[in-house]
Amino acid sequence: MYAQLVDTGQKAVQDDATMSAEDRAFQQRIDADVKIEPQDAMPEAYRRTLVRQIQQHAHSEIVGMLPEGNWVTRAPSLKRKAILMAKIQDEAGHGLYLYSAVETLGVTRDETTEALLAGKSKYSSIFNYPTLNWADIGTIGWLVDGAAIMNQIPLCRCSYGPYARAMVRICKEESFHQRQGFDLLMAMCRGTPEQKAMAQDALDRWWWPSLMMFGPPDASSVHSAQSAKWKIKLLSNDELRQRFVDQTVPQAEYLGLVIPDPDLCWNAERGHYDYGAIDWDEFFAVIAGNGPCNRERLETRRKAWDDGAWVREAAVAHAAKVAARDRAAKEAA
Ligand code: FAQ
Repeated sequence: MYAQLVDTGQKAVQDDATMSAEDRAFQQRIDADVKIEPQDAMPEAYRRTLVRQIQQHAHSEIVGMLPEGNWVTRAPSLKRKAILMAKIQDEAGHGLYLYSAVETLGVTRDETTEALLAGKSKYSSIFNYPTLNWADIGTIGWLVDGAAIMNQIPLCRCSYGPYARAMVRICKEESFHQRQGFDLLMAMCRGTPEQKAMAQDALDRWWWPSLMMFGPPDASSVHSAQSAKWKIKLLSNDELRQRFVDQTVPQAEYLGLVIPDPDLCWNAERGHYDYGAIDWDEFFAVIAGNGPCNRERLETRRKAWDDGAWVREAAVAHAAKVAARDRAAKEAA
């Protein structure tokens, strides 16, 4: 059942001429912008692609709480602590919506969690980097939530109904997160020279990993072509990355921070910023499990799952008792 175990062989896009009649009818619905709902017939590869992507997305929201959680006890004021806690709680909520969206595709939440803990299901590379100073919290809001929104706004229009609908609320909340991050950084950039240096240090460390969030270049993106045909992906990895750079450069200028890329410059002909080469070796090392915090993140999730086992077992035992009581009452009546 785990999509990650299955090679859907989607490097090549499914060819209309060789499609089965069912797959062709399905593609026609997609082409006509009809939303696909859980009870609808769908090609198995479409279902598996969605399970893979939504699982990864859900895990990213859940694992994404960990770098931020590191700073709850050290937030510099009660106001900042309350904001940070609210944001982390929102991320938990996003993870839960998305686990539910996976359930509509026939994979239970336990199976999804076990896939993460077994290392079979990925989560976003970005959450394998450490949060070393308080400005990292603002930078995560500004850049990581900013990149997440850029990627997720088009997902509100994706072909699978439950995923598209979940994204609407998630995007609204991420947008608040992005603004709180920018606000935090504005306070630091207008503060002491030491505070501004902390903000610059955070930008230096988070810039390139944020660009990697959009995934590998289009030319080496395994799933993009087929996902685009099924309207799961409406914009390509590189298109979204470019939009993010174009949006973020003026924001960095406003903060008075320098993006750590000597090749970054406006290209009037293209109407976009050119940017330097991304270190894809680093990206592939991180998604293969060898980033700075991969082991620590998975260990934390494993411990949480093990520590919560008694709660899950108690809830199941309680539900069984209630059901047995109801049955007995019905039989007695
Ligand atoms: N990290 O062929 P493609 C957030 C994998 S939410 C890890 O291009 P695809 C909220 C990819 O899975 C952030 N792995 O794949 C928050 C595939 O491996 P597989 C998460 C990555 O699926 C904020 C392989 O590389 N958002 O931040 C990454 O068509 C702050 C080949 O790649 C989503 O998940 C990566 N960055 O496109 C929380 C959005 N990129 O599965 C807390 C939904 C690629 O074959 C604090 N997802 N890979 O083993 C998507 O839009 C897509 O899945 C992409 C990747 C664009 C991420």
